[in-house]
Amino acid sequence: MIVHSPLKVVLASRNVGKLREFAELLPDIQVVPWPADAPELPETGAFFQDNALQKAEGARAWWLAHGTEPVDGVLADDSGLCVDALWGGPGVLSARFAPDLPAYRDKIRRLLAMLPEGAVRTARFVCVLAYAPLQAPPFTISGSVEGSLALEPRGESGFGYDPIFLPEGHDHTFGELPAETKHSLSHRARACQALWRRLLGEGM
Ligand code: ITT
Repeated sequence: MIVHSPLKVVLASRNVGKLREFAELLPDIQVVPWPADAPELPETGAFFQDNALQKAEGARAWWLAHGTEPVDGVLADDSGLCVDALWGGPGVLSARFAPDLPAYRDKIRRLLAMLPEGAVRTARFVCVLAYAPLQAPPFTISGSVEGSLALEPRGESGFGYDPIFLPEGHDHTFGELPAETKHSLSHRARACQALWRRLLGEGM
């Protein structure tokens, strides 16, 4: 049941790129950012779904004890870039790939350099959302977008690996395409659409 109108949800994430996208993708939900003084949320699973649930449940437990305002639930996102020629990597380790290189332009260059000569360049972005209502069991919902890796980074839009991801059917990377185009087909957009349908369906 919706306690607040609009639905008010804590986003258990420190990624500002995700935060910006959720605000745009879920305009009917009031998104409360994860507080600066809240703890880092562990993500030790082998799969996106495990990590999304771990973050949502950890954040809900913390919010129930320390939250500064009433909310309807907690939302977490575990996502990443899965490259076929790298056996699906960096996948769940996308945020932790090449930790010696903090800047994404350097991580991207290393990732491209790891592709063997002539390797197939197909890849996909995957997003698993976990939603934990404050007083009901959590659930997960996922979205993905197929594509391929550009030969070199292009564009400044978005975040993370966007400058090298060419969504299927497009000649431009997510770094070059306008946000509206990314939001019409991205992994996160598809997961958000499914989440919104489910929340509406359950009258939450
Ligand atoms: P939180 O756990 O605090 O949410 P995080 O960045 O650590 O932030 P993840 O563990 O889910 O989150 O890692 C996701 C990484 O995958 C992210 O840091 C990017 O490198 C990449 N990624 C996910 N979605 C992306 C997108 O839409 N565009 C570009 N890169 C993306």
